[in-house]
Amino acid sequence: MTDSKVALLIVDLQEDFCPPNGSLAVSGGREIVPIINGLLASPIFHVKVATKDWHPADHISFATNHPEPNNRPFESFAKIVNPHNPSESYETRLWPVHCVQDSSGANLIPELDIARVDKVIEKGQDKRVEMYSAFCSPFENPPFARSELPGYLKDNAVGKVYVVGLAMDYCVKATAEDAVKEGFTTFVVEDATKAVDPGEGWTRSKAEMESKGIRFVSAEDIKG
Ligand code: VGL
Ligand code: ZN
Repeated sequence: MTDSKVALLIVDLQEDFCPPNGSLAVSGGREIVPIINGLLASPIFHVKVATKDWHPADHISFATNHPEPNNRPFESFAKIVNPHNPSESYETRLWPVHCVQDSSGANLIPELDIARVDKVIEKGQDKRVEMYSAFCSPFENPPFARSELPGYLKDNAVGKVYVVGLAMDYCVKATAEDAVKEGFTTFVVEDATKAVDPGEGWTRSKAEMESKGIRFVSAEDIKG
């Protein structure tokens, strides 16, 4: 029988991604919480998961961990090499220090109705690789740095996922794209996410996600 349960995936709703004090604050990041709390209260979700970006202090994505002149947050890029397959590599954007394990910036924001969340899953612990997706590192050969998420969804017979949270053009996008790869029917709730780049980044990311079969809905469309 095909898996038929429905999951809500709340991506990285953490202090460092939210105004006013987050080191990598996404504009409007806090405004989506009432909508997400509404979804958490909806009977249509069997499984509700919140993810946390959870980096060691020496993580490769922090601009400060790279030498001049390639150490400007938001502007510089670094090459990330697959530690298990050095012929595979790609360039990735560097960020301010954010979501360091056990720091206050890594906390889920307190407005989130955490009592309704079944499971919190951490990601991005391997200092050698960037990991926007809540499923695993982007390297497929071999796939590694897998989080608990794929196993948890499988154990709970999930077939369909709705992705919300931060940021639409980075971790929400990568998580939704991996969900499709893992065989889930995948939706993004458009009014329950915000982009780092709300202009061009939003438009391009939405088009790319739609081209991969991800559907965009509004919270109103899915209230049970
Ligand atoms: C994210 C940049 C760096 C995200 C995480 O959650 O979208 N963005 N780390
Ligand atoms: Zn990060």
